[in-house]
Amino acid sequence: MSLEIYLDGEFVPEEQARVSVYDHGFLYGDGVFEGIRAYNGRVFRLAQHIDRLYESAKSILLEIPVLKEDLAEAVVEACRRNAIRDGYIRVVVSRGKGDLGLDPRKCPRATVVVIADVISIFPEEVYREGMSVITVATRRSRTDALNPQIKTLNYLNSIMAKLEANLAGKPEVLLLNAEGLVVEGTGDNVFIVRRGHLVTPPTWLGILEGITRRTVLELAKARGIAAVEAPFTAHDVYNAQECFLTGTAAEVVPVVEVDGRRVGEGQPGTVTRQLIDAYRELVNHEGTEIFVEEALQAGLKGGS
Ligand code: PXG
Repeated sequence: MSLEIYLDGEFVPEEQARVSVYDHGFLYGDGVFEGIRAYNGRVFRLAQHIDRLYESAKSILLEIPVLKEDLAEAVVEACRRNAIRDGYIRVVVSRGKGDLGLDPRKCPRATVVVIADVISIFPEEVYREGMSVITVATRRSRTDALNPQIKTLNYLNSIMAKLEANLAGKPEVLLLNAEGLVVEGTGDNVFIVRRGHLVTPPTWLGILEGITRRTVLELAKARGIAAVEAPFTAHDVYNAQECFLTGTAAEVVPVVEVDGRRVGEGQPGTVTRQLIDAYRELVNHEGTEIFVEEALQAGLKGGS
């Protein structure tokens, strides 16, 4: 059965969910997006994702022609209509249809799309055994060129790095910024455990401020694990006790080898394992209910 896609205020079958070839999202990568997960009938951290989307849009002077509350509801409705209890939601807002010039003033109205679908994730083995990554030649965009804090539709910087990963036969890579500091993965943030501290690069270094990153920092704090936002180099990663990546798609994934150097004991460390478990536990309980009616009915039947 075809999916029902939210497109500019209404739900249409996937076959009819068509965007113009003059859309500047297609012509120029001019737009913003979010990737959101649903677990166990709940949308995880929906408000934070919606806020980040509007912040990205503000930064590129893109007006989203939908109220925040309505777009949040469209996300939940997209899950409901497609019977998604566990899945992945993509929200895309592009500059909209214009002419062949790049001037955004020629695009009178942004295009808004919400797709709720299932996701293919790393095999469980990766979480148990960890993965091997490399640093790549492609540097993360400078904050004064294309600020990585903005989740734009222009992902070529990450795709160039992903191509290097593919050529090297690696599932993911670490990107450095122009100064040679480790900043993030292609679609994930990076953490190390070094000298007893959990360390992750600060936002100002040029990263996307991940919602999973934020969640992991909260989980660490609640468990008395000291965490700091500080810059570090590849040398620090090679000599760390532990390393892991975080992202909506990847969740918390251990890294056990970087550029041929074994990290720590070469297996997921205790802090990493603790945070994987804590994250899984949290996403299964917290979030915006998708099937409220059904939940109410079940509650009534259950007598509560
Ligand atoms: N950094 C970058 C550059 C990202 O694109 C993250 C960090 C993690 O952020 P969240 O909020 O998800 O914790 C992302 C997230 C994929 C995929 O297929 C991942 C992302 C975007 C698109 C696809 O893995 N990004």
